[in-house]
Amino acid sequence: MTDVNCLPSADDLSRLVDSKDADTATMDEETRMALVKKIGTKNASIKVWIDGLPRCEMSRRLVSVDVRPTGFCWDDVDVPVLEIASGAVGVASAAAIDCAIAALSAIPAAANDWSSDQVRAHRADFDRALRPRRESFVAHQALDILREMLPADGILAYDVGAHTHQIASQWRTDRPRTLLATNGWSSMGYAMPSAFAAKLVHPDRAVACVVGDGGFQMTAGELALARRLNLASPVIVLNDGWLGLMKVKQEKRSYPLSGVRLGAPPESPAHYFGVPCRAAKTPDDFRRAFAWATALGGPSVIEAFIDADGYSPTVFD
Ligand SMILES: Cc1ncc(C[n+]2csc(CCOP(=O)(O)OP(=O)(O)O)c2C)c(N)n1
Ligand SMILES: [Mg+2]
Repeated sequence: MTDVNCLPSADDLSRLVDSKDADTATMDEETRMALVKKIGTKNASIKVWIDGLPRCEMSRRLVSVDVRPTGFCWDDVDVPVLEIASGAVGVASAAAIDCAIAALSAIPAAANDWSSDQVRAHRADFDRALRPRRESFVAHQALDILREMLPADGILAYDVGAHTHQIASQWRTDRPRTLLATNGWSSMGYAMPSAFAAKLVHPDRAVACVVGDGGFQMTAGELALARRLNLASPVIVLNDGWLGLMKVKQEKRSYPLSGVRLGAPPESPAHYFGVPCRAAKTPDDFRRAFAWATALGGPSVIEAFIDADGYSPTVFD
């Protein structure tokens, strides 16, 4: 697997950005949010999304580093591709990545005249945009409560889906190595085994995991292991009744929704494989359920029944 740790940091990449003549005012919200969100890696590629960049400028200022040309959401944007290790998809060598980084580093650094006040204001705007007001119970509310209740050195492992995007943007990490995700390959089913392994390695630290209802259906059997080893690591199922990320993708492309509805979630059972379970249908329920799970001293499941529509304004892929 590609070692993403050798990639330049988000700060380094940001230094490549010249936002002076950026025309964010004329940019539609969707494009702006997507740009703000993504300085990261996916599928052995580095995509440098430039904050504040008008769509017409993308071809000039974006570069994709990959083992093959990748698709962008915007078909009319022709993004230059720096290919590495062609023919060896998924096993790009460290040397090839070093080469790509050297090429990126050779791009002259552009001046960035953002003041720290502007950066702070931008972050505040971003945080607000991630938390649109809704009457129903939505993922960002559960995540804020979880962040508040999990200690700074607590570890959160999360799965793959719409919730991944929300967590990756919203979660505040106070300590290194406290947020575990599968980035790049992004296989559903990662969260529970990852959390249980973290609990085995750090039995004295709080460990929790977040998984979607689709991912939970794939890996619920892992709970038998948590029961057998008595792993006190609450499993939080964000139960929205959908393969939420697939739903968002289809919506964004104006496709009819197909094959993405999991059905109205049934009421929570008392336990899964002997692991006690509680439902949470409101933020207050969720707060009480997490306190209950923390006090148990053994494994638990919290099924948070959230509104899938909460993801539509905040998740782009
Ligand atoms: C093993 C596997 N199968 C399919 C996918 C494609 N995929 C990514 S997210 C997703 C839906 C996840 O649904 P859910 O677990 O309910 O999470 P939500 O999106 O609702 O937060 C799918 C099918 C994948 N990443 N991994
Ligand atoms: Mg779901």
